[in-house]
Amino acid sequence: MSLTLVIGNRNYSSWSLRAWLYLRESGLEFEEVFVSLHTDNWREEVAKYSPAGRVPILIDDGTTVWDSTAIMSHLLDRYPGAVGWPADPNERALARSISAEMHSGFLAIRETLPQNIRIRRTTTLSDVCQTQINRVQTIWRDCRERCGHRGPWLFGDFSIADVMFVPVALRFLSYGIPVPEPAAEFMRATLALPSVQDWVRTAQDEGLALGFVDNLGKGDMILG
Ligand SMILES: N[C@@H](CCC(=O)N[C@@H](CS)C(=O)NCC(=O)O)C(=O)O
Repeated sequence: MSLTLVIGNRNYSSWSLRAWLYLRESGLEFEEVFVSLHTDNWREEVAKYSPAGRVPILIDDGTTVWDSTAIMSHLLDRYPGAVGWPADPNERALARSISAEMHSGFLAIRETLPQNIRIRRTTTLSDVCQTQINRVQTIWRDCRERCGHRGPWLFGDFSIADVMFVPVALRFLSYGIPVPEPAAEFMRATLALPSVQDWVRTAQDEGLALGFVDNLGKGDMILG
């Protein structure tokens, strides 16, 4: 088995984080290739790995897979011990639905609260963005109320649904979005996960700033 994951900047690339976290939490060994976003040769560099021109990209023994959801489906097919879906059919349906909702939606959150792990600042929220934030928090609350007795994640045990929402928790932290209980349990589980802490630490040391004002110094505590 030889797995290579092509990712963008840890500080900015939420889709890279999802694929990377999936591999890490699945216990799969992989090599990492870094292609820096928003540089002059980005398109040329990423095109060496995928025709779609976006990260993340997985290369599995010569087979190339792109898009975070395709990468997770592929790995789950090929490596049965990989992170999967909840066992209960109703919870499975719900987990699939909220994961698809995340993958295809929440555009105002993505635009207004772009992933930038190093910053701590507030920003003005449009009604649309606030509605989407409320929707995310309702999802987390409902899942925690239903499955919280079984473990710290949305469906108790860690699943693909958690992978999809981890970067949203990091955005809420960056932009000081208040998260009421019990939805906040998901924030705490995310920030306590060693692989997330590992990603966040590396994001702090990355150079590129993309014109955002990163306002966390290197020595500042980031994990709250
Ligand atoms: N639907 C894709 C989204 C991938 C994506 O938009 N990746 C961003 C980085 S987080 C990217 O490569 N952006 C560069 C570009 O669009 O040129 C997925 O789930 O992987």
